[in-house]
Amino acid sequence: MEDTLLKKKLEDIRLYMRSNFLDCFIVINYESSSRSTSRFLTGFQGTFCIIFISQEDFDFYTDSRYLEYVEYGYKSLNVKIYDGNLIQLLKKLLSAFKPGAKIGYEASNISVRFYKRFFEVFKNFSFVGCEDIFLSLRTKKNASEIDNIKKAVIISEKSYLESIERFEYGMSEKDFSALLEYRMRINGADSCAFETIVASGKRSCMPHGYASDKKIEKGDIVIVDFGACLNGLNSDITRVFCVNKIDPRYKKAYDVILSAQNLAIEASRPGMLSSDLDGVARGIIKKYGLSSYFTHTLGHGVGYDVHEEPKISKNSSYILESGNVFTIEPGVYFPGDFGVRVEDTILLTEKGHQNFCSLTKEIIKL
Ligand SMILES: [Mn+2]
Repeated sequence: MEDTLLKKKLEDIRLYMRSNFLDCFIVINYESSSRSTSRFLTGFQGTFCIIFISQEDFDFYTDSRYLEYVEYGYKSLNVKIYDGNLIQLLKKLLSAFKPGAKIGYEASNISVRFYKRFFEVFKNFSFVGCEDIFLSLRTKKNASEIDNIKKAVIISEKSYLESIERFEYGMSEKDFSALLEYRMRINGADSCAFETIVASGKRSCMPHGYASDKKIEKGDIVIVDFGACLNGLNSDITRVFCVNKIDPRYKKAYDVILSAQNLAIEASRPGMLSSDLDGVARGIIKKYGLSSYFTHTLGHGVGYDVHEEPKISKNSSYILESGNVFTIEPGVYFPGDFGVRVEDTILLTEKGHQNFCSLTKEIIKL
């Protein structure tokens, strides 16, 4: 990561710290607990690091497993090696502060056990959970983040096309997910963004189904929800295909959510309330009498985490701004029968939006 990018992020974080009266902020990436935060701040991809930020200092610690790795890629971070004693390290980092000092941390990334073991022993300080410290920094993507998400979308779309070309009757959901995940890796993904969802036949009525041993059969509708991760940034796409024939009932439901999705994408622009955008899609689905089957939010931010802010939800008061990257993914699910969903990852621009996805949204028949 370029020093200037880190510098800019640190400026914003320090400003937040001043306005929230925090004396310092500590990122604890312990067995991946804050992996996406450390990626976002420094580009470091490892599963362990401690990042300390005060008005004057920035310290980055990792353990000896990453010694060679940081030597090559992260010299500018001036990395220090952690010797395995976290209490001692925290003692050292906090020694400059007076009793009553406020120490910021990400409460959602720390277990109760961790808190008791490592934070509660410092009775003189008050530990303050600051979940929103990175909110505006992470929701407004910079050029290199946008570029990586775009590339992750290209990798996933290419891989999806290659996988449906290689689809064979008799494959199980797991077979197809393995094929797609393999293609994503071959095409340059660092990893999959998440466990690929392949839900066929009746299983498609599970909005977050998983790939099972079920064979994909003739007549089935198949929901495939997939994404690639590149340099820590993710893509998220959903497409459906049918095997051998397209049941008119599937097509009918799909056409409703597709028009809801297209209209919501069309409407997406900065300055809009997130809940209003959700309402655009929900309104169409309601018009067709299917609103009780659209059981989840319209979308979510995508970045260093697959699910992050801003949520595109009827309960969200977030005002969308350019640089936001999020999904638009309406779906309807009929219990015990079938489900359909379509999902694109889009970027808000100054003037409106840009859809990163170009994969056809027609139901493909295989
Ligand atoms: Mn999604």
